Amino acid sequence: MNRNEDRPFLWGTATSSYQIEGATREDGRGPSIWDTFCATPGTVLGGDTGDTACDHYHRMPEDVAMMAGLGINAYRFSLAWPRVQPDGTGPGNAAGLAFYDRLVDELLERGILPWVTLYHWDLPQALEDAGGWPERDTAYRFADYASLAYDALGDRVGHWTTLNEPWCSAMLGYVEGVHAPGRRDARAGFAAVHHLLLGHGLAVQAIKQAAGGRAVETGITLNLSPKVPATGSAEDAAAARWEDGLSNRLYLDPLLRGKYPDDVAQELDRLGCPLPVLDGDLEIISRPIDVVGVNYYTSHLVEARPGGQNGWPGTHTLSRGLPSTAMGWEITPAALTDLLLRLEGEYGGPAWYVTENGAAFDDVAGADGFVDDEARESYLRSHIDAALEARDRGVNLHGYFAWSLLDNFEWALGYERRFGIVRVDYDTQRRVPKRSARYYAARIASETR
Ligand code: GBH
Repeated sequence: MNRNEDRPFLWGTATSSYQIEGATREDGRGPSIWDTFCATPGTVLGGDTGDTACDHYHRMPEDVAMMAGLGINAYRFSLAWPRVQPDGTGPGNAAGLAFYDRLVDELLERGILPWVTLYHWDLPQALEDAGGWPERDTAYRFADYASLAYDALGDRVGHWTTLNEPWCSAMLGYVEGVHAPGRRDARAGFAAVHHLLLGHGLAVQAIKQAAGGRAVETGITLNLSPKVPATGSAEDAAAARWEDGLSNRLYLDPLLRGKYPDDVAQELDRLGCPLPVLDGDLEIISRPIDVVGVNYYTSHLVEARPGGQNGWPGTHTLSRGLPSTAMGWEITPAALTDLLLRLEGEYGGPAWYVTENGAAFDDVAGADGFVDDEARESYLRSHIDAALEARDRGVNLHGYFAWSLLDNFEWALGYERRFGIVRVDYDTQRRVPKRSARYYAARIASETR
């Protein structure tokens, strides 16, 4: 099923529950770690929260109609775990599940393939109170939630992604503390890495089991970023390899090779942040999956710096002086081609999808709400070209999802940064497709003709 040349290339957009839904207290939804984090002063720019966000929970049919108007043939969205299981355990919350039920039906009626992500960072607060991802038990709770979600939607949804970007959950949430739950504890963070991956493997098992004989594609989405050594020196090569290990191989290797990379695992042991692996875990984590999603935004030029903090390897990301997005991320489309070629060459097996790619720019809306975002159009064009080049050079690539359909809650940066191809006026909730949306629609039409 992996090398099915007949399967149509998916042209989609992606969103996530906490970033767009709002309605955080409706229909029995429980609190997530992001509700708690946003309510903590000094965590999110401007004190913004996801309480209302894009009000997608109430405007869903309008948003699906808009996607259909753009000619999008797939939509990647996430389920809010605390809508499905308000405190992370026990029976499903029927009112919460009903929303996703309606969303899936609406998509199917419009000919848009629904692609579910089970976890895009909104852990039920009750599970964090019990220790969160650093606790092994959270992995088992996640698998229970996965089978519950599959039981409710699996008759209509064939694409199931377990986690979005476990690197972000573990590193930003538990090591750096800049995302929910805002902890700063490296040891806990690397325990979280392992338990997220274990949760992924257990969830894949649970979904396959719940599916019985029914066809289902399972997978995971990773944020992957090429790490390029700044010079030909051995020190810079070692620095780039360490960064590649921490960002990329620490996830790819256990998932697709059944083994953590030795260099990274040994260094983490030395640093007092061991991966808490028990016998049999890697067999679970590396259960065959059908799809690996790649979220791509930029690449990094890495140099060695003497004396990292607390004995950590000293590395530094250098600016290349290239044009950047409003996030300060340099625009490096060719590195996406290189990345996909490397993935196919070193880890070939599953189907690859670009499950997120896009950019924030300082949009200026006219009186009619229209944004003439030439920069975003050109970002999308160059990255779509780069992805298709990789496909033409033999990468088993089956789709591309633009991040994001709508301007939305950009985590610690609140509503300040806009990634949408559709403008959202947060006072009126009016949506206006930007120039980049028109471009994307035209591109899809020409690619699928
Ligand atoms: C994605 O994360 C998220 O899935 C999505 O929810 C979010 O809205 C979107 O991106 C936009 O941020 O700091 O210069 O070293 C992407 C997270 C972005 C993390 C790039 C690593 C490295 C760039 N990744 N980042 S830099």
